[in-house]
Amino acid sequence: MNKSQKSQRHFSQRKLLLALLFTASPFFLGMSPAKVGNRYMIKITDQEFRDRQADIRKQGLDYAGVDLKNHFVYLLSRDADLVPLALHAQPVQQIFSSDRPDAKYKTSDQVATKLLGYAASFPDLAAVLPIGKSLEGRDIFALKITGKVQTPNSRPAILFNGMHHAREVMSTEVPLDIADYLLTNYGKDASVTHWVDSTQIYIIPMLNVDGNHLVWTSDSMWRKNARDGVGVDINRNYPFAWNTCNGSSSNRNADDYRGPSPASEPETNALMNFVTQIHPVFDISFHSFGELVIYPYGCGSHTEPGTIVEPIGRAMADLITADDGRSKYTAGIAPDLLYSVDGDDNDWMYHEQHVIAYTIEVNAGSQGFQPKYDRWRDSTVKRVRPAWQYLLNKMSSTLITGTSHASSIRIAEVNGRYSEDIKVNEDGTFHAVVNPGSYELSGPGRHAKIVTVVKTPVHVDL
Ligand code: 0X9
Ligand code: ZN
Repeated sequence: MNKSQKSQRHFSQRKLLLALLFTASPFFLGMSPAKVGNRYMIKITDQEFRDRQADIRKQGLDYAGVDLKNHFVYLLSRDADLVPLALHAQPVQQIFSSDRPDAKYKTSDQVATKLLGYAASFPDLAAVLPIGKSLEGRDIFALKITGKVQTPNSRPAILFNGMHHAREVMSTEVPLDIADYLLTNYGKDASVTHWVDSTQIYIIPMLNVDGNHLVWTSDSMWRKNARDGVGVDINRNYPFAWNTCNGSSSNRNADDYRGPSPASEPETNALMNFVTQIHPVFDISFHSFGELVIYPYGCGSHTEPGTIVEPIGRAMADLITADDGRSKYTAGIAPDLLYSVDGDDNDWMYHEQHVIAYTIEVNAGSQGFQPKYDRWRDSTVKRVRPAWQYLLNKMSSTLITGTSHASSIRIAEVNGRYSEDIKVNEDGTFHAVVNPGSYELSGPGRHAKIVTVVKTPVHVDL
């Protein structure tokens, strides 16, 4: 059989199996799940998802993503999970154990090679930092981009990270594009040159390097890390509000298994240690899919009133064109847009480290986790650019920057509700992006100072 006949047979077998599953499920009822062994992406209406969420979670079904515009929730299931739930499921895709992502997406080695290549080609602008090792001993790397990178500076920091979830391959492409865009446009584009010379930009394209290995070698839909063959969802393992919101699972086999204890995983620790060290003003964690900009809290049904995280999140969502080429992304908190999430990176960063932190879910449900590279990669990374560039512009507009001997200082809006404790960096500097307005800055044993921020950075020595 030649290659094209083989792929045709593959294709028609798939169609047949899908048809059998959804038109003749009694046929499947008679088969043992072990024999079938395959998985299905299905979609149900968001109403049915809300009505049946408790049963769906109990059955351990994997939440894949949402399509808010068309009111669908995507789930990944095995037929054995699906039949007892009797959902009104529409088939989307059958996943075979032999399936692999489009070969143009990256392995962890290819990511490392790319980052080292950037550092070699742009030695004044980029340096590779190892930030920890995965459970299986793979290196996790960050790229640092800033003007005269070899000389330490106290510029405000921003972090972009990708691939908490192994199957979300586009979430690595976006951070790689950020690096590429900044480095290749430096000295040519005035905005890029300004961003690179006035901030420290840290990029971690692939946090879940072990999970990524599993995606390439055994399961294209693998989400978690590689802990004991069952895996822990790194994005449920952070210690803030761990296991407090019905937003994660204690079942080791579930795809949102939170791990045995808070921050039990080396990948979680690598990111936490790095954030504690660099104190970024902003973070974007890239995921897929759903065309969303999500801001804290994922656990708790609110965002604190008067904060800055919400208006900036909304502004970013309005700046990203969706895969339909017309509409924009949707902004909100996870419990409203998706489901409650506990133990994720954004809530920990926001609450414990005072980072203005976002999750951006790229691509529509119709593209799924692994869109065809040639068709979708470039358009996706290009459409996200205005959002991260918006954050870089914010860092040189409504920024309060200064020095203090304290370990943290308080910034409180004069006649307003906003107040925030900001961490002071080891070198005695601090940075905070705020909404325009007047703020009282205070530190232990220091006289408070009042500053007014309009649209350019304000410097304060406390
Ligand atoms: O569930 C998740 O971890 C993220 N969605 S995904 O489908 N990519 O797995 C959403 C996390 C959102 N959390 C907060 N913004 N706090
Ligand atoms: Zn994800």
